Amino acid sequence: MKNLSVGKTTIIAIAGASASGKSLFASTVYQELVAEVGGNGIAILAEDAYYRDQSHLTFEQRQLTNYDHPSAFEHELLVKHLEQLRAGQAVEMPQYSYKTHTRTDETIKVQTGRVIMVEGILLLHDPHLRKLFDISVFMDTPLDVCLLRRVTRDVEERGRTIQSVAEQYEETVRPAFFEFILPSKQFADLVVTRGGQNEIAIDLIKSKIRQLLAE
Ligand code: UZR
Ligand code: MG
Repeated sequence: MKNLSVGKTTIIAIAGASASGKSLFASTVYQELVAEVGGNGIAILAEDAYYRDQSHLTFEQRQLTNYDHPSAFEHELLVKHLEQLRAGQAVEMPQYSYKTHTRTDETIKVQTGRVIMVEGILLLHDPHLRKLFDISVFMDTPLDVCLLRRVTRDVEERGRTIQSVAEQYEETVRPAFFEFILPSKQFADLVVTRGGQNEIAIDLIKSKIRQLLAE
């Protein structure tokens, strides 16, 4: 059994393929619990917010970055922030724009809590991050479902064309899934089918968090 001792901050990681339902799963758990018990005690972070700052590059240069490769993320900063949260401090989470492919000037202050949730594609790939996680969840959504969702989302929310989504998918998204994301499933404590639509899994994680908050 992992160390989920009383009084300690518990960090829950939610990983899985792009568009597998990680953000939906995490935000559903978070929002439903906040509605129930209030916002104190639970914090939520996104690995996406820790894409490296690329403001020193031109837009054309930023389009050449491989955003599905571990090197695209400033995981050092995410590790530092999780350690600070665990030590009882608030952090300034960066903000990232998918339209400009770099950080915005704003940050969001995240207060610490008994439970910290973090979601992102490559969380379980990184051994430094893995060491910090108390509970690891992997969204095991079929890739065809992820792809369909990704096309709709990237066109509607991230300002892409179908053509560009298809090119990115073939060049980086799919290869990275098989090289980095799928092998990291072995590090999960829980494997969830249907991602953010799996109400039973959402309920189980909510119960665990409720229990931790009540200690
Ligand atoms: P999620 N991504 C971009 O398309 N542009 C960026 O500037 C930064 C990230 C994509 C990234 C990855 N890859 O597949 C996805 N590409 O965002 C991760 N290509 O986000 O887990 O929400 O799908
Ligand atoms: Mg997401």
